[in-house]
Amino acid sequence: MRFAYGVTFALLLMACARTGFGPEDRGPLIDSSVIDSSVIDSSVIDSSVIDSSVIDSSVIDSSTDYSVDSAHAHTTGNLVLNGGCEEGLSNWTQVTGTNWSCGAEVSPQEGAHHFFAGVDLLAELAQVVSVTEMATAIDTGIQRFRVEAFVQRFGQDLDTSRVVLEYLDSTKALILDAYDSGDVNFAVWTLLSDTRFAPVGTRHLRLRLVAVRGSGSDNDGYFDNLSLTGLP
Ligand SMILES: [Ca+2]
Ligand SMILES: [Ca+2]
Repeated sequence: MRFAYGVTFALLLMACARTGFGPEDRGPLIDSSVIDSSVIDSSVIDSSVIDSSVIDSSVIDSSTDYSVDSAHAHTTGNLVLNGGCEEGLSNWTQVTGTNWSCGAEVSPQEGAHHFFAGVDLLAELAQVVSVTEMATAIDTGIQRFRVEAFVQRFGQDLDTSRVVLEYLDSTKALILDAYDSGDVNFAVWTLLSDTRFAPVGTRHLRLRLVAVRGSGSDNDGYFDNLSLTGLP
């Protein structure tokens, strides 16, 4: 057996020598030419994925003072006070009409009351919210706000509800941008909403509820459960 193995090994060495396969030939097996370089070639790596242009440098701008977290967009709770008319008309101003109240002409969308304009042909209620504390994020162009409002009419009345959110400058005199639902009329509570980036310079948000009487003696463009939140 020992002899037989010896002969077999010898034949194997000869075969390897004839075919050129031997210890000195193992190099090419791991030679770089054997490795498909295209697989790991840098051109194959999608540089756009980590391209610096993809990284929002404004967020990590070295000039940002992270100690005060000022250039980060803020996520906030509801910035509207008394947004469901559960505390009378506190925090709201009757801009047009003098008959606003917290009514229950229909089942409220939230709580026990909804905003009710009363009898005026045109009525407007408004609340101004300061967002000065988010000025740095706003002026960096990364601060969004979302407004939500539920509206409904009475019965088959043609009365309308309209929600407007104005982005105001520091003087509150200049409207930099605005969401405007237009006059709408829904038989059931319907959510109106809008999300957008606050324009540079925004310091106040003015939420306006506008109701127009289209039929009957009451102005039945109702509102309830209003919210305004900051978003990244
Ligand atoms: Ca309510
Ligand atoms: Ca009416």
